[in-house]
Amino acid sequence: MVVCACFSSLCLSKASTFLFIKSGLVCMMLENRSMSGRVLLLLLSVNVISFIVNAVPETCPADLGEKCGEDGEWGGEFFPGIPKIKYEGPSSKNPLAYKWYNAEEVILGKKMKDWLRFSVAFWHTFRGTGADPFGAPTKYWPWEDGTNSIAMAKRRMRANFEFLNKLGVDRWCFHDRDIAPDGKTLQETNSNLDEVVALAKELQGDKIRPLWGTAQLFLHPRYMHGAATSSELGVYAFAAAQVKKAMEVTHYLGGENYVFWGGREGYQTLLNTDMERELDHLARFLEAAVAYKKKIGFNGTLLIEPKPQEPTKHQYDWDAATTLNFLRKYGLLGEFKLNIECNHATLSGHSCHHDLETARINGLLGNIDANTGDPQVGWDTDQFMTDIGEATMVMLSVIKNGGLAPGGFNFDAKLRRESTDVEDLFIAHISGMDTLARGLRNAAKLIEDGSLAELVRKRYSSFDTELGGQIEAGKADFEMLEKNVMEWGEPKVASAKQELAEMIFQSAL
Ligand code: XUL
Ligand code: CO
Repeated sequence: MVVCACFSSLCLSKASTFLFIKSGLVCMMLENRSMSGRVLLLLLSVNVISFIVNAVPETCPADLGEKCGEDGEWGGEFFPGIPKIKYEGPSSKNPLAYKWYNAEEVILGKKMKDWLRFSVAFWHTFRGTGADPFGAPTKYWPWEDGTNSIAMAKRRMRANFEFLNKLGVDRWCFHDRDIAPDGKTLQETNSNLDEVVALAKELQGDKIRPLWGTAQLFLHPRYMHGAATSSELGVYAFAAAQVKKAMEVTHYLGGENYVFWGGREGYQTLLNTDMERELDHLARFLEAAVAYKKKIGFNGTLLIEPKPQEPTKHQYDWDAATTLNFLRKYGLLGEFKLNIECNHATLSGHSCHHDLETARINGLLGNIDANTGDPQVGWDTDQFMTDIGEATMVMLSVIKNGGLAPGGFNFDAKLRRESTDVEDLFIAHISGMDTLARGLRNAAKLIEDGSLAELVRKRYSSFDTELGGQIEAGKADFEMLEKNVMEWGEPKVASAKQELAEMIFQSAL
């Protein structure tokens, strides 16, 4: 077992998933042999491992020949055989075609592509490995060479842009550390980032831009107590330096928004936590971000992404309402909007529709992280949305909001661990896009039909009276209302018509 553990750590320190799997096989063999057989196998495997370690090239993988160009870079397409994805209409059976998303089609006065403003999340699509707490990675994309080198980061970036172009999506989202490897110092890390970002800028051309960028403030052990809410001043400062750089590169790439997801901003127990002080620190941090945004002339929207739990037991930005209260208390309203993630909303015990409406009616709906959870699983499963009913409710909010621009729909969603074909990446995005496109069409039908809105209008119609007007204008005091009650007697209370509302809603799906 010791041998196995040592192999695994050797392999992990090389960040090589190929080696990880291979060492796993050696471990299994060792467990089934006699002592002398084990020693022999051990020697053999040390040789094999050291051969593999030395043989792993910096760039092209050894076992996928013909793709390595002369300069050692990936040659040809990353997604050969996958065409540019086109709209074929609802009767199409082609998995690599849109059935409902027709980018140029106008719905309620706006093109579908302008309502939907889709974006691919670099971290799930290009860094997601399928690993879970019980199992090793399952996805070995052909272009991965098993290293976390700058050369590999650049190759992944090229794959990202081929993917976007084939999908016909003009936006992407990233964390700083997804796209470029950490160096030994902040200076080295920043220069790695600059190198990859320069390539991304070139590959973006005139059309593609980040929907948003963000800083990865949760993976590195330094952030174990949080970043802006860490009990360590040095960590607060490090996080500030990291966000400063991430804002600069987002601005440089023409990003339209910048996201603050809480990461580890929260607590595990109040017994060791000064919650008031931590929240004050978070507010100071966000104030400094606002000041820096203005200093560098970044006009994008700053977005906060609420989430109630995971990774901490209690995340400070619990849901839309909690985050709204935080912004109000610290005088930050007007500087931030919200990025509502559907699976986060359901984790907090709400529907996605609820958190979207909470954000919308407070003028804070800025962006949607489009995903969904599993009704039988209580955590953040980050699945692509496939429920037409949920998508229709989401789109009702978006239409009422007049769209999301400069925000959009970021697919913060990943393939299931068991989906391992490259084409699955396309199928998942096509399915997510079609689901929201269908939601948009249905929501438009409901709005054009008007009977749901009429049902709601009627329900409150008793307020469309002189006295109702006085109440809503804050001009009706208790004595005045009492006088009316004395005259009217018992009020008549009408039906809420919930089943009728549900029937109308269903008829549009
Ligand atoms: C985590 C999550 C993040 C943010 C960006 O649950 O949603 O991916 O969207 O940091
Ligand atoms: Co998210």
